[in-house]
Amino acid sequence: MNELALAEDFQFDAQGFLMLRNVFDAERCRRYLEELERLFERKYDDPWLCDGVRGQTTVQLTEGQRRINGLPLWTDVFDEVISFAPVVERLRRWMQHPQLVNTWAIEKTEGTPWGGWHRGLNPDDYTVRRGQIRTRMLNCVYFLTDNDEDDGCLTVVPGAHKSEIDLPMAEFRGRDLPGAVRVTGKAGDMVMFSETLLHTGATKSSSRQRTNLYFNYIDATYNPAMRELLAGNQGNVNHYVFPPAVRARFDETQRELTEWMEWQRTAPASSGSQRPSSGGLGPQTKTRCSISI
Ligand SMILES: O=C(O)CCC(=O)C(=O)O
Repeated sequence: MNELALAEDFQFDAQGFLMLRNVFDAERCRRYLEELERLFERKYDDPWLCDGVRGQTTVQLTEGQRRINGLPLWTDVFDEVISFAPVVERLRRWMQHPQLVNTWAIEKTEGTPWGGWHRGLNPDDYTVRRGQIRTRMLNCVYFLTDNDEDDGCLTVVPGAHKSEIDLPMAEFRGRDLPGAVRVTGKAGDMVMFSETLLHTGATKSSSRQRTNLYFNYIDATYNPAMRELLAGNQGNVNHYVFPPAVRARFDETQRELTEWMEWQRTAPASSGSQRPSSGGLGPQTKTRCSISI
């Protein structure tokens, strides 16, 4: 391993995250922001969420904040982000077999409240054996605008991807955990973090708009559908799985990084009685193929 990669491995393992500066130029940020604006303004009927399947809607509006899920379902503009070379190289170093799961964007304006401390996985889903880092979920956050301290920026506790000390989390609602730091940066910067890291979005007090893209990868040994089913949010999988028509436009790396979706294909809803064989995923996978992109 070269010296730079070794230094990065050390830092990622020590902190649970790594910043990469200046990965997108101003023109790319502008183009992505413009596309997000178009997507936020569009209407989505979310047909699969109407039959009682619990999960995220495509656009989620909360106080001061807009979030949109499943980006490649609605546009091809962000396809290139899936296989963004500097990130893919690190994904392959820190994950056994990375696969894209959810993609989303969050736009915050003044008044967006504190997000609440969370982690996507428990610390035992992060390991280092014989110098080899393995995290079973890794989130890649691309800053399309500046993320300053008062911009509701990502906030983490460096090193807490390994922490097994249980704090009374209810007491830390709306305030920093011990050792918390703001992850700040300029438009075009990005951060990769293990989802075992404790993190949140801070309160947004500035009047600037803050917009980030989130591309979250899981290890192929991890079953996202069962994860959501067990959490009672089985509808979320509808934003994870891209139908064949979407993957058909992908390049080889993008197809590799979404390979698991190949096995989520079902008959079109219009064929009536055909149901997927994947148990609890029935209702949403049935409707999944009825969306027109
Ligand atoms: O950037 C932020 O606001 C934090 C977002 C976050 O924690 C999440 O989407 O899981």
